[in-house]
Amino acid sequence: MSRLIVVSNRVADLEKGAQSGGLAVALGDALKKEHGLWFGWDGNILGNGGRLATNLREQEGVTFATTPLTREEYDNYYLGFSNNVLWPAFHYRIDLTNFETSFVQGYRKVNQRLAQALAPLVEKEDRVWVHDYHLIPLAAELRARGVEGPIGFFLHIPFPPPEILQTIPEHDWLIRSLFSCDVVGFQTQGDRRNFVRYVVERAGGKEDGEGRLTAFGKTIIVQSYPIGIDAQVFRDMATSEQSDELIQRLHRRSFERSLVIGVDRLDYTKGLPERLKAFRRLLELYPENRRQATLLQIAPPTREEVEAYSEIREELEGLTGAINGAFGNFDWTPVRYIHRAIPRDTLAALFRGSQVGLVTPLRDGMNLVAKEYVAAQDEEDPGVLVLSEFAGAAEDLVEALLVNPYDIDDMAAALQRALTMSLEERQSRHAALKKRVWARDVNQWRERFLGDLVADAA
Ligand code: GDG
Repeated sequence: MSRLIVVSNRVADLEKGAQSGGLAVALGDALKKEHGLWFGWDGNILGNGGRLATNLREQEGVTFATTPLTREEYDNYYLGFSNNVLWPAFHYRIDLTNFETSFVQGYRKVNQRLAQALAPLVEKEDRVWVHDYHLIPLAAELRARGVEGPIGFFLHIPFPPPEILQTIPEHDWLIRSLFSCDVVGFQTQGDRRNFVRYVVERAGGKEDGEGRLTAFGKTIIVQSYPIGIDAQVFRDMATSEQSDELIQRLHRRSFERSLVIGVDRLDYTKGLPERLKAFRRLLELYPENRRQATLLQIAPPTREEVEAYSEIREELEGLTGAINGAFGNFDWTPVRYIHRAIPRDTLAALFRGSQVGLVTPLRDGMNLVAKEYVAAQDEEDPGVLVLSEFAGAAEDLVEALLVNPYDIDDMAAALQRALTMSLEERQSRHAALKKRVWARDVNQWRERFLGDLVADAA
């Protein structure tokens, strides 16, 4: 029987269930149905004297095959090439890239080691689904080790235009490696176009007009598969009794003030300093919002070992302090900033209890927070989504108030518009957005991708 094998940098914990978020649950469900296998890093760094073995464990019918990384692998493959080269460059931030030969060497070696460990576990009929930028060369390494069945790759982050991609010295190798897959998927049509442009313009590739691309002696499916959320599950979380209590408590404490919410990993791609500046501008240009509107920004830490991340943290703390110092009062704090992760059901309640969802990344593959905010709203009295035009989600969620996150005045004006929007307009925008979020949920995303992977192999 054909099994599904999911490969990702980090392997999720099925026991955490709904708390782990839509993606882990959606992939976990597919794996459970098919008694599949999930392969990847276990999140540990090997201590001195430890052994680099693959650990196999079973949970709810799913086999988990995980391995730790050595300190050197972690530094070069994970922090180095993945997060100091690919992450910034693919988010158009070549100013933040840091090319060191040891990084790409480590990246290549880890992909080889993972392929070496995985190949013997792959049976002839299995479908392998590789996720994200850490594992771009994995398919080629699996092929080199005799894996012949269908392999798909999905990129969760943006794919940059060729002019940017070319700044990565190993761009040719990276793109050529992807042609070992049968299906390569992107979040948006824009990302897909960038990839096709690179392959056609720089590798003499040919497109057939039906989603197939031929280059390097191989024809593959190249499509956009916009990822979604488990909309109904998220909505149920937002409308539970517990959630109702939390929302009431929130409203009592904030004395009927308007709440603007932002939720993002503390990452320089998320546009957090610009967002705080826009909130400040709102208070300056539209003083009626003083003592009336509060920005609640939740920004849990990530990748703190990377320098750019500690810089953004300091900048954010400085901006928050300056706004609160200049505008705050004994009974009103304009910006509430939480630098910790909070439980997923609390997030769902906070989304429902907020009048504005402020999602303004400078660049984002999709952005699931935008979809979660929509799913959590009360249809009778919905909040307004203010969304960056540079988030993948903006390609679909066109009834949001779309803003340019580099334009502080534009964002302040959109915030003011959101805070003063009539009930009728809020309802009609929300109804349209809700339809879109439900139509393209995470299950549909998974089925479309896997459908193409099977059809292509048939
Ligand atoms: C990458 C791409 C793409 C955030 N803070 C907390 C928390 N979260 C949850 C959110 C949401 C998820 O994390 C973040 O997803 P995003 O899509 O917004 O962003 P990335 O983490 O950058 O994800 C992105 C995604 O992959 C999927 O393909 O959309 O573009 O960059 O679900 O709610 N969850 C909890 N506590 C928090 O404090 N529990």
